[in-house]
Amino acid sequence: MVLACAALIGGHLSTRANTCMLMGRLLIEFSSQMTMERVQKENPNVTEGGRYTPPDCRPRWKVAIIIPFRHRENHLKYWLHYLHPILRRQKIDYGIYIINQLGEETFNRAKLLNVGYTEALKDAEYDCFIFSDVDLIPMDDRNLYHCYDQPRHFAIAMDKFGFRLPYAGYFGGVSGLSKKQFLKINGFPNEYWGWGGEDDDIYNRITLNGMKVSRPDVRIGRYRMIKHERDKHNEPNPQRFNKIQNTKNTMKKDGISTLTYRLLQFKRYALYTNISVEIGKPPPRPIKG
Ligand SMILES: [Mn+2]
Repeated sequence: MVLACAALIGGHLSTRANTCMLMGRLLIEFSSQMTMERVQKENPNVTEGGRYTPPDCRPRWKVAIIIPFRHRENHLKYWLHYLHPILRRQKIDYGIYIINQLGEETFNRAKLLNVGYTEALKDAEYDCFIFSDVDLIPMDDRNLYHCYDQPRHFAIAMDKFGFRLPYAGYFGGVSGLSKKQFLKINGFPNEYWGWGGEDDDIYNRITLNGMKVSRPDVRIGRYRMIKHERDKHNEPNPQRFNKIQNTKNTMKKDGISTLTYRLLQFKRYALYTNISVEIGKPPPRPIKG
């Protein structure tokens, strides 16, 4: 009989094969040079497309990890270097999907996440989706990357916010929803172009649909963000303050049910699957007369 996978802290507590060998707090740094070749050597058990299944236990969830992406190749190397070993220790059954926005139009994080959900489901029967920025690395492997009874917010204590939640309704950085939870909120908004607001809209969708965000302990949900300049073509969205007031009216007509995009590439690399898409551009702003 294959046992269910279970989390346990400290390998010495048990030698049973179905328990994780977690380490707790981790040292995370970005000063050493990182290469894909090195990450590949470190992770021989990861299969084509960045897939892994624990060999010795039966995981409860099948997890697609979705990363919105554009021009962050260097961050991706660190993310893969740190996350593959963490996820293996956590005995997660997972696949990594990089959703690359082609062209130089305004970036749209939430729409890319909707694309990731759709494309990952075409690839395998996932029932749990974790949405992560490419520059966020968990500092503690007890922050388990699977789904929970309620939508999960993982990145609750980032270094850039002084290891605190910046505000009570913050849902940015790294979050996770089961397929059922995701469909209940009609996925994410497609109409947030540029930086900011889309995570607050998602938080609103969750609470408006009678769910509650679940979070890890603040000592465990710590993250390091790779320092970077502000991206081009991802300027703060000036409409975000108005838009997040209207989630109740917009969520039914803007979401996974209305997603359109053009798939240009679906390619399996050794450590991740790359999905390059065209997602359009923001609508022209109406001229006030
Ligand atoms: Mn960042």
